[in-house]
Amino acid sequence: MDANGGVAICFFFAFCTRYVESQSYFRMGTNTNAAEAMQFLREYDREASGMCYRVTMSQWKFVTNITEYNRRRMVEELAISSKFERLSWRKAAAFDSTRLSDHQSRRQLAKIVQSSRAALSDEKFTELQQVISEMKEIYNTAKICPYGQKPYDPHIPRAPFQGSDFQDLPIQGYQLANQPYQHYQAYTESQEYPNYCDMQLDPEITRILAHSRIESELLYVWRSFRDKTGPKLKNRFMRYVQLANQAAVATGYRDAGDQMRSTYEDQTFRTSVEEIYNQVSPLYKQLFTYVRRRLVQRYGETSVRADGPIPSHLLGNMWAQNWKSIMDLVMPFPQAPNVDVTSEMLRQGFTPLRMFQMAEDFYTSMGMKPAPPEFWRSSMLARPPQRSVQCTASAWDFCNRIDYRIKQCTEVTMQDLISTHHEMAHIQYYLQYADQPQLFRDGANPAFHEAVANAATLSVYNLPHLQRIGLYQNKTHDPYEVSMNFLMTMALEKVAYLPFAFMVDQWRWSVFEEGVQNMNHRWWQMKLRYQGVIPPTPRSEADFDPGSKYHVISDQEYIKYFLATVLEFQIYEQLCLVSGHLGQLFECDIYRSREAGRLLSEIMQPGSSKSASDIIRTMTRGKTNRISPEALVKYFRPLELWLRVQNRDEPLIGWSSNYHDVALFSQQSDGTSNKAYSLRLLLILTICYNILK
Ligand code: X8Z
Ligand code: ZN
Repeated sequence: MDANGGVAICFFFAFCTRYVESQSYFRMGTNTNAAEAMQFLREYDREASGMCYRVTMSQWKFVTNITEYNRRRMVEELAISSKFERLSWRKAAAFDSTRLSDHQSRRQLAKIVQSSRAALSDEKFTELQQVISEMKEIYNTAKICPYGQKPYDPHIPRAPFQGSDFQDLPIQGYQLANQPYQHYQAYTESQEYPNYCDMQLDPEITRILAHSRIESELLYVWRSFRDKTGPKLKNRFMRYVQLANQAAVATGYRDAGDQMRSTYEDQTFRTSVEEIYNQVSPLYKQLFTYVRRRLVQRYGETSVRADGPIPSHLLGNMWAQNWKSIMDLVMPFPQAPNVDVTSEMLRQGFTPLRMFQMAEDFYTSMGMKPAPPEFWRSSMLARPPQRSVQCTASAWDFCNRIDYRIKQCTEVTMQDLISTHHEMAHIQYYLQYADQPQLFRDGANPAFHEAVANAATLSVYNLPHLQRIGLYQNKTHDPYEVSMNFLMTMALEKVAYLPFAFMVDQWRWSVFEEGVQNMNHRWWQMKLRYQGVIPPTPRSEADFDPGSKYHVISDQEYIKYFLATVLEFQIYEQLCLVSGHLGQLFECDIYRSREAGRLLSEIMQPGSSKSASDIIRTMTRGKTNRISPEALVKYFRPLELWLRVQNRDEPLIGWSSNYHDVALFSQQSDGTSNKAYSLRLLLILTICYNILK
């Protein structure tokens, strides 16, 4: 759930890494016997459900009780499932599904064939899996030393302790900007951090980036994590690109990016996504400009140029993808509160169980399904004592139409209350499409599950809703100021995220398409172009900064998060519309609306048996069949107006980059610039030409 959660491991059969696909320009066999195809699909459905159950169970056992034995069992099950995938792929690929009259059979066959890498030889298929698993291992075991223990660079002076230099925010809340800072040390030097080199991305490094306000400490962790991952990953990633491309070509695609995009069933997918990006970009630039000014105020013009890009270590997150942790620096009205009902929840004696019951009530109040008894019996709703577990929140479908679970180390906080509603939305989705065949038990496209879950939470983290459930009351503060603070929090999470979520796969697709040369340079080119961020320190091709993002090296497509963030507002707006909501979109609460429940069920029930465009058409009552950012822009409109006023004297809305910005990432691995490298190459070629002549 947490957009910060870089090491989130999305297991294969838990939500969120299932492969969905369906397009029809890949290679097909010659068998056109409809009865045989139906028979194969019936058997497949039974066997795949059984296989899915076994793998999911072994994964569940491992993540809720991390032992070497459970890990081995899981690996064994995955190997069996992989064999089954290859076998099924061969059988499915023998049919010419384009000639089958039954649309649903055609669609199911396409789903088996299209996203798979099973067209590779046995050796290469195994090698590809191996290389991905090695990359994950490198990533998940990366550790760095605490800041200050071994100075990264003797030229970077150790930050002196200053009263206002450091602010340790409570993990799940915000400290008001005008309150005195409580800590006077670099984050790393607080007692929590032992003096040896075992700081991992989650939680230590993530926390430092979120809470430290000492630039050199931020730079240290930003750079160290990349040093511990990138160089080890680079060659493996290059091999991964080669093998994934070979698999794609053997399946009938141009390259692996083409194969990944085919799941969206949109022939003009790249243009569609780019159009969406262009429509949200003005809002992002307003937010960016305002945030930059506040950062200039905090860190000074030597660190942040007034009209330039922002150094990416100052935005509270390893990838500058979610800026909510710097809310204290950018709060529109520091004298008004930032809505956080955690203390009220504690005062009222909330427990994790009560939070889940409340989330269940949210959906049943709209006439949707209750969670089955198995859910309450088998879920892990709080961190269990005395055993090691993997705490990232996730919702699980055990593929037998009975067993659904959530794994969440719930704490009594507002953030976890939101997360609880989010995960319960995934469960609701599973329940709604339970009657579909296994291959259709998924979102309409890869963005749908997250979009639907987040659409529901927009109605939960929302002032009228929190008031309605007795957790919030505002008697003393200006409602406009409270609303602007609220919208700023949301914008730091959703709007700030969009260019990042957009650029990751732009980069990945370019690597699949154009090759692996200058990969790091191209990464930063895109980061600068779309996000307006630069590295805080020079980068070269010896670095591999895309490798700092888990989804890149673990072979998980990312554009779905971009689309999901846009789609969630579109879904939310439609739910609000049918519920009869009047007034500002950001204040809509669909709790207890039977009409909203009906529409949500209509969106969920078909699973992926229908295309996303069909579902969107139904959802919008025929108005459109495309993902549109209009609702997102509408939601943030009051904040955008406020931002425009704040930015009225700014010389530039957005950023302009200069030679120095670009030079930061234009180094070859030996330290020379690209230009020098090109000149050298030209010289060598000229000499060769002269010799040969
Ligand atoms: O990876 C995730 C989830 C698992 S599907 C934790 N997210 C993206 C990320 O961390 O980059 C959620 C938001 C975006
Ligand atoms: Zn989710």
